Amino acid sequence: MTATQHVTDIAPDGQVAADLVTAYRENGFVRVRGILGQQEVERFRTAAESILAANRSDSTAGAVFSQLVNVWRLDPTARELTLHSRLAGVAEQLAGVRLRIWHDQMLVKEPHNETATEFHQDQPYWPHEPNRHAISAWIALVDVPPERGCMTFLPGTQHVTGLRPQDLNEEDDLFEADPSLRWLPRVTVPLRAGDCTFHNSHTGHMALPNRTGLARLAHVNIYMDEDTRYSGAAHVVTDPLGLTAGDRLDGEWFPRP
Ligand SMILES: O=C(O)CCC(=O)C(=O)O
Repeated sequence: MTATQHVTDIAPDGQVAADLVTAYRENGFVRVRGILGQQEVERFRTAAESILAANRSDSTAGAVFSQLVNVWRLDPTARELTLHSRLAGVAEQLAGVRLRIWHDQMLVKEPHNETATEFHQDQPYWPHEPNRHAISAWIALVDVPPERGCMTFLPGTQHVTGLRPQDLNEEDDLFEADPSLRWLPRVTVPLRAGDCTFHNSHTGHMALPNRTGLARLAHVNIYMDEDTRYSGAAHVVTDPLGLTAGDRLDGEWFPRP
């Protein structure tokens, strides 16, 4: 295969093949190649670079990554990517239920950040009443080989629920929370620009350090079950919204794409 060849797992009807759905349900993650076309990647990457340049001071310039949450509210091109019907359609095909946006985020590993995002599950961070199908689409806007910080997953851990939140700065924290996970196989998934991985919010995962001179640019669409309710716990997305525990997370902040 040449460097410029475009491979896609997306059929003309916008869906993926049944074997990818089966893989997602068995493992709690799956790679979908070419979910964005090459022109789309160019446009979304250019927009992401502008958003990052304009908002860097707002980003969490920590060692693990720089994070910008809800970029769809900041920029019309980012909004197109977060609400993209092809991404939402595949997410619903994999999850098997209707979904809405929980939030999006740009996750940037700066050149030579040399720091991993350590193993964790996403769901324990979120103020959700049971939400078993939440799924993240982690979209590569540049090529992300292992040395630029691609993701590694623990297959089958989508069934592990009820753990405390895990510290994504601590290499061992997930395994201290559940020692049975320590010796599971670990699957590392390199992505070309325009590819994405989907992972369930309980699936254990980490991202490798960026050891290259190019920023690792990822845009993540996070979808939750359509009928998810607010648990009352603190979170940066829900804190300003004046919600009461038990409120449905819907309306303008949590659209159906
Ligand atoms: O991109 C990273 O460094 C980590 C991403 C992650 O943990 C996620 O998307 O849930």
